[in-house]
Amino acid sequence: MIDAKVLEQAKKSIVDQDKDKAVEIAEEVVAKGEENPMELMNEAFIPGINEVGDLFGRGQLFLPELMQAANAMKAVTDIINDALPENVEKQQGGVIVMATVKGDVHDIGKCIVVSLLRANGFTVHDIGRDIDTEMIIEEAVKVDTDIIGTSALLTTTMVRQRDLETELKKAGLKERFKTMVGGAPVTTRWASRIGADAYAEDAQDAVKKVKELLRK
Ligand code: B1M
Repeated sequence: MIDAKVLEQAKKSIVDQDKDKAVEIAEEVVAKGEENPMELMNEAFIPGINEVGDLFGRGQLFLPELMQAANAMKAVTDIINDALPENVEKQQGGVIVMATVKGDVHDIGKCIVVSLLRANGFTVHDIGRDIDTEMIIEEAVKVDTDIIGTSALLTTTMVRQRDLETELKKAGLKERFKTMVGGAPVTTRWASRIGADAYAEDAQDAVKKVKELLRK
């Protein structure tokens, strides 16, 4: 368990947009090696960036500050993600194509999901953010994926997840690939409404859902 004081400082560093402090804490926790770095992510950095989002949503914080906080968040995410080794020994056999949908540049959460899936032995083709539906399908066919995962953080880009379902059906590929959706505004209800095969709330849940989808 990470010390509560460290967690509090870590959360504050993101809210204060203090990248140096955030990086210092992340590096210290990773260097100690005994603690689970995902705890730092889930209990401190994610609540920190969510608070920033709330302040931004209420007009108490502006775009340059949001971008600075995102910068700090991106830096610590990279440190934590690098500390989660790809589990080559325990390859699970599943292949996943992951992307953030067109029109959406939010990728911090998607990158966390990708790292945790890799740490659990899955092969993940992360094709980035702001990605066209057509390109996602092309990649899925190219690598003969089992699952296509899409992330959407904006209420205006969630519809791209529905477009993917429509395009897969049109191309006769809906039965070939399973789909998983995620992102802050996405819900189980949205997933079933658009016909996605799974919804995952966070990275841990994504690992669980991928295992379930591969068993089907
Ligand atoms: Co933006 N932004 N942003 N932003 N931003 C939100 C999403 C917002 C809710 C903030 C707010 O107003 N309160 C709001 C959206 C409102 C809405 O849609 N109704 C918003 C807005 C408005 C915008 C801009 C339009 C602002 C502007 O320009 N005026 C703009 C849009 C740009 C665009 O995409 N076209 C914008 C830009 C940005 C930054 C670039 C500054 C930066 C992103 C940097 C980056 O990602 N590289 C940013 C950030 C950081 C945020 C908030 C504050 C934090 C997002 C984040 O990283 N969360 C966000 C507020 C919020 O979400 N509370 C906000 C931490 C991350 C770990 O969580 O991404 O939810 P999350 O991922 C989780 C789960 O959702 C899940 O697992 C992850 C790990 O637990 N998950 C999956 C995610 N994807 C998954 C996929 C899966 C499974 C699970 O399987 C496929």
